[in-house]
Amino acid sequence: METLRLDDCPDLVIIQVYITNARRSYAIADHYRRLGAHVALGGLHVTSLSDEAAQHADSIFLGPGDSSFPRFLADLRAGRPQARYESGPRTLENLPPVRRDLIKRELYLVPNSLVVSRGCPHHCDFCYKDAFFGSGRSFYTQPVDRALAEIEALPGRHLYFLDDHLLGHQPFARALFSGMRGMGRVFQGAATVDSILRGDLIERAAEAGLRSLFVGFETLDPKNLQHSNKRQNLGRDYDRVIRRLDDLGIMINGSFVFGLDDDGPDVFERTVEWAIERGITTATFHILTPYPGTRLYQRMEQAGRLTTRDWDRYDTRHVVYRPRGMTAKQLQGGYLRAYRDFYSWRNIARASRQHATAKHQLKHLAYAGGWKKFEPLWNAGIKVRRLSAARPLLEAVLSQVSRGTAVDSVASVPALASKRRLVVTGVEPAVAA
Ligand code: B12
Ligand code: SF4
Repeated sequence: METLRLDDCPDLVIIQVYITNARRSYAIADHYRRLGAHVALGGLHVTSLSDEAAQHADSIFLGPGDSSFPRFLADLRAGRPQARYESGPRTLENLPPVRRDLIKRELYLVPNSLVVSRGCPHHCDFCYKDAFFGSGRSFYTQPVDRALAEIEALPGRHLYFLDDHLLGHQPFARALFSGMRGMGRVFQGAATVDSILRGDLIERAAEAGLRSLFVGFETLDPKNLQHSNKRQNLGRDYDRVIRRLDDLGIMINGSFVFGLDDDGPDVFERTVEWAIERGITTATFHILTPYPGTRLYQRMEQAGRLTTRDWDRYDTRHVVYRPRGMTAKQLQGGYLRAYRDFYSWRNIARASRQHATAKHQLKHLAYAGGWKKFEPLWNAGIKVRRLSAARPLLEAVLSQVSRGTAVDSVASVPALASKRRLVVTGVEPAVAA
């Protein structure tokens, strides 16, 4: 979005390190340390591999920084900054307001991104979550009044919740959606399949303006779910999840992981076809990636299956381990093919035809096409610093398609009316937190 200037000479440099930017973060950190700045590194990657990060920092931060960062600033002012800070009490009660005045809104399509919780109630083996939060609370929310006040203060209509699981804390989510009713917002977020089926929370979300949801289907194979400890998906009727969202006019961004141990070379075509036939609007495919600190990483490391520790390649687009049910080449090729096939115009049109109303079909075409088919245009928008001009278009695509009353009617997704239900079964799921 902006070019980073490295010719300045600050007193303090703070970098958030994700695995995908670790190498660059370390290079920038080394540069500023040579100039005499105090360099503080924090974030997911620093928490997973603290010894590695400490070689490039004067202070490192493990876990959430919400309470350790103010402590550090006080120490720095007093001339006694520590080398290592553990996260303090896990609470969002007394956070200062986000300095949104620092965000150059015109540069972004989505300037209103916000996060009203931390973590998630689940424990999937491949996820960053347990490694990052370690011991202590790993799922907590803002007080709902503060979240609503933050939302109220945001200009425009569109919001993007970055929370791992927006429906994860039911009383909180219920109060949030109830407070948002009538605000005229349209918003996007993420949730798990079980939470969409439970009670009527998803209807309340739709009434508050939820128009598109990232859903972690991950795999169609119950053995894969079991082996990944993704128990909240086991025994859940994926087709019912899709119908329910579709009836409410909520577009689905389905997340799928390839390369789990029970996947064979047929997984790509099967998954893509399944998603198209169900009218999933957008799909995010991932190559299984063992992030340092996760149980998956430990297992892979013990079994000697990791093939590289080049963190640049740990971006879910490269194969960094020895798969079981296929070769690494098949996995890499199948992943690329899945993206190509799912986002071919022919298949976008096929998937869009699965919706009952012409308006929903058109929205599907516009959203999936706009997301994947016009990348040069998006890049041009970024270059000329006019991405914000496309925001009204996004809001129009996210406008309401249904009144959100016809829940669970099979007829709403024509293809589902004639198909066998897909229930991902295995052992009975433990009741999700
Ligand atoms: C939003 C998001 C995105 C957005 C970013 C949009 C944006 N403008 O911010 C988009 C869609 C672009 C994106 C892309 C990708 N993402 Co992403 N994304 C997220 C998501 C859902 C939320 C991030 C967030 O804002 N969290 C909320 C804040 C409050 O938490 P936080 O970032 O961890 O910060 C806290 C602490 O870490 C700490 N902290 C952090 N830095 C520092 C620094 C200091 C000095 C201190 C004191 C403290 C501190 O304090 C903060 C407050 O407690 C996370 C999942 C998650 N919940 O974190 C995944 C996640 C970060 N993404 C991930 C991945 C893999 C990717 C992609 C590689 C996916 C892909 N295949 O393309 C790309 C990489 C992009 C890139 N170039 O780096 C992984 C990263 C795994 C890892 N171990 O690093 C995550 C964890 C998802 C997952 N479950 O696996 N992503
Ligand atoms: S449900 Fe999603 S965010 Fe929660 S632990 Fe599993 S993968 Fe991570």
